[in-house]
Amino acid sequence: MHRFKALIFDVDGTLADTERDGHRPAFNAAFADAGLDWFWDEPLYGELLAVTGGRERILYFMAHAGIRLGAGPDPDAFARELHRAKTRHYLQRLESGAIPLRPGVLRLLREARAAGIRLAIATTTTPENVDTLLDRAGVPGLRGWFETICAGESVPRKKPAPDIYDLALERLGLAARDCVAVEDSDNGARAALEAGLRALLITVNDYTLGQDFGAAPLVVDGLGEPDQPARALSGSLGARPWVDLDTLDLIHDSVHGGSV
Ligand code: XBP
Ligand code: MG
Repeated sequence: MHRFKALIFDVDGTLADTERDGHRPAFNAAFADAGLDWFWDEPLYGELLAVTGGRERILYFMAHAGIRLGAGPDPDAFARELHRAKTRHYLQRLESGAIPLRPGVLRLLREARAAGIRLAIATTTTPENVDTLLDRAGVPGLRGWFETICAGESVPRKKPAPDIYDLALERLGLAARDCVAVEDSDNGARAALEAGLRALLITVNDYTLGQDFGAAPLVVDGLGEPDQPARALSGSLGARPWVDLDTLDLIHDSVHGGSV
């Protein structure tokens, strides 16, 4: 018997390293298609990730890079159209099988299913992006493992606002203390914590290493595998150098005091 009933996963940076070789080149391809000379290199993209949501990220860039559109469409409409093109490019990249799940993800999902733990997704990205990532991950039926996929603009405010986690909890019909959240970024951590998800596991990547994850009880450099150990950057992994359901029970106990 585990301490929690459901696991709620972020997608970008958590289930897969989608940003560097997925979203970033898709933005650049959309810019090139539109005849723009904008280019988001890795360091710049790392800074722009502070703004969640691709359309919002484009709007922020336009406002801060001193870009003027002249007498064309208004900036919101312009960003929306550019973002649509970006989504098309991103989906093409996924269709060609470019982005695998991070190590340990499939193992943990399988363990959770075997133990009757319910699965959900709470992400900022566009819903089609999640569906295609899961459908192309090489695991038949993977998308259906998730009872609810809460994504993109189905809530008014994106992360770091708690809205998408509130929606996931509502759809699951569970209280925050019945769930464990898995995130990779400071914005994601703020969203989860604000929604009351104190049993929060952070699995960092190159873009998010060194960020401030607030009161998250465990930060690791990956979920790890028996032959690919994970490292705890703060908190304790417990007996084994990878994240399993027992590790998640430990972090649940550490914030909820061991009562179910
Ligand atoms: C992910 C994001 C998304 C993606 C781009 O944040 O910020 O904006 O970078 O996706 P999180 P879209 O992992 O915290 O959910 O372009 O589809 O918005
Ligand atoms: Mg993320």
